[in-house]
Amino acid sequence: MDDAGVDGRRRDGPVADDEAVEPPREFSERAVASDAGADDAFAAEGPGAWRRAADLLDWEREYEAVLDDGDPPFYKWFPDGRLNASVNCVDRHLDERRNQLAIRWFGKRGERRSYTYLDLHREVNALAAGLRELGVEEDDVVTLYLPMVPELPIAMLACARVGAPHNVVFAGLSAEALATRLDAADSSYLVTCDGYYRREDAFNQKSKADNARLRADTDLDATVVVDRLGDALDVSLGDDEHGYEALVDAHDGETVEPVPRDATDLLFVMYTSGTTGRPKGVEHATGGYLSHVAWTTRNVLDVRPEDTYWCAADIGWITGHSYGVYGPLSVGTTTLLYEGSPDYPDRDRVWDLIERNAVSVFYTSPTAIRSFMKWGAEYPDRHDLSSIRLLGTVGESITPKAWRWYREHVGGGEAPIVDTWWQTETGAIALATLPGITPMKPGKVGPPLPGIDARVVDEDGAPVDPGEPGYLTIGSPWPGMLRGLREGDERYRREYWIEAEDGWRYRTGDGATVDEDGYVTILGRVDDVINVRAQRFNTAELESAIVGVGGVTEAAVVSDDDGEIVAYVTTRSDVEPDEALKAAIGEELGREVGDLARPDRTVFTPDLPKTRSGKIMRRLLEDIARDEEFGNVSALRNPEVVGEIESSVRESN
Ligand code: 6R9
Repeated sequence: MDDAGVDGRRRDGPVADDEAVEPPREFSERAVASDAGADDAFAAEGPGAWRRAADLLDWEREYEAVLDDGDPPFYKWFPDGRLNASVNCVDRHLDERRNQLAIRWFGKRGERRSYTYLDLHREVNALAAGLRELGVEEDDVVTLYLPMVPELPIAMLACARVGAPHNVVFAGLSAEALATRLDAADSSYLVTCDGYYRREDAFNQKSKADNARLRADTDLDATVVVDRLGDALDVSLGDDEHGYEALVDAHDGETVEPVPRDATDLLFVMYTSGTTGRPKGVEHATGGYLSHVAWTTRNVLDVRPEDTYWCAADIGWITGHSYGVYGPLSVGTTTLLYEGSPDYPDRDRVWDLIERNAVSVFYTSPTAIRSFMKWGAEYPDRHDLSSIRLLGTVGESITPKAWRWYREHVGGGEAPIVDTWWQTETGAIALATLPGITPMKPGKVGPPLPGIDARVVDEDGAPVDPGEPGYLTIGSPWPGMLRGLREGDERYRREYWIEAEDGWRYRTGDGATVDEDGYVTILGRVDDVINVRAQRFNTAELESAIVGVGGVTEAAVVSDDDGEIVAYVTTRSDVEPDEALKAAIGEELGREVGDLARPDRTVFTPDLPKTRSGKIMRRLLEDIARDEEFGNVSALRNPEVVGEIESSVRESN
């Protein structure tokens, strides 16, 4: 299936004990999902059971069928249905809760801004009218290159209102990465900002955007620039560049008729790392995506309108799209948006925000939880976190130890934790416990959600025995699934689907095991993708940037067990592998990919371990970085380098 293969090694060490933790009774009694028979209903009704998800939305025209699976693997969810995502996230809440907070924003400098649903409606409409004035029409792709400011979700919703798919590019990515994404998405409209604060410093985002514009082949018809920094940074605007504030002011009070979209029409594209160097443009369709996201926000994250809910992920990634914006706003809750880092101005920041806003549902990543643990329990312990009633985690495996710490120090020892597995491509949560129903097993994500046909299979597609490693696949379509890739049907089919005897099966790219109770444990990626800082990077993309540095001959990038990036680098014999070269490598990655991609450790070695066919043994390098046992290396072409690499790693620690 994949030549990288799977092995039985867990990413995070063994699950200490398999003891299932029952959902607290008090939680179960009030949980949104309280029907233990949901699985049976989904099994009995087939795809039709997903009507439950679609029924959480307002449709402009009812769909006729739930699923059209006539041309696999090109599935159409809720065909013939029409809806508008901004209506579902904003307008339809006005009757009942126009004065309820929709977005509560905290800026890096302690600033605050709040938007009620009525405020949100007004600004989304004004911006939608502004975008129209600038020429944006239905199906034009609008690229959004913004940090965590309220203008980002507002721009997403304004795009959705006029039927223009958005293409959000994480603000920390480089000019080069933005240029690639503008071209790949064929996008001639950009919304960005003057800059933003990185800790103390005002950082110029506009100059990165200008730089991208010079590099991109696509001409921009119009750029909208949010003034985030005020007097701290002055940027001058060209003829086709418009200040966001002036644009919104000029259209204040206007309403824009929402464009009804076919359920299968594109809501957004999101670029993510795939198995080759270039990022893939994952396309999400309006109806299926929004249904699945709304359903899981309610049933897995248990979010209701009266909650104050905080998903700490950046909106520049899929988690922020689905559970920072579309999920919470579609169910009509208050979503907290935080611009800063968790330890600025101090390590109390996250806990202070939870306390002062009485956050009831908190969703973050194991990477963040590991940092919290490192900083110490005294920070959460000195805050009143009693408002928390549910915790979530996503992005990578959580160790039982981190799971217990999270529950103890953030969840008051009581709150259920949902360990949610999903991907950019799945659009929404696919595996997780239902918090009021299913017992939790620390370190295991849990069983597939009702209606998700996830199976762990071997090379031949046969289910593996409990405890045996295999490939995580999904046997039948689900509503949040990508509708395709920007790169075309062929690439989509090749990248994700296998035609098996019993039908088409989606490959997730993850290795996994499953236990007797059907709980899945994720072993990590089986392809050349690494998960670090809760993001996905393609190893080839990082390695080719490193090899671009003068004097470097080869590079291999892996992640260690702290989720950090370790780069193994070989140099030309006449080049001194020194600190200056390390710095140059960091700079180059920052420039080519983004600062998040800078290695935490750079290890110079005389050679990289290679198979006889010349492939770099990344798995072995990963084991060495993680200080884990590794097997026999005699199959290598150059087994003698292993000892040298081990000592270089030790020196670099
Ligand atoms: C939502 C998101 C997807 C990859 C996925 C897997 C890893 C996500 C996980 C998890 C273990 C979990 N992953 N959730 N691994 N336990 N609960 O993260 O999307 O950025 O596309 O990454 O993340 O390896 O394949 P994305």
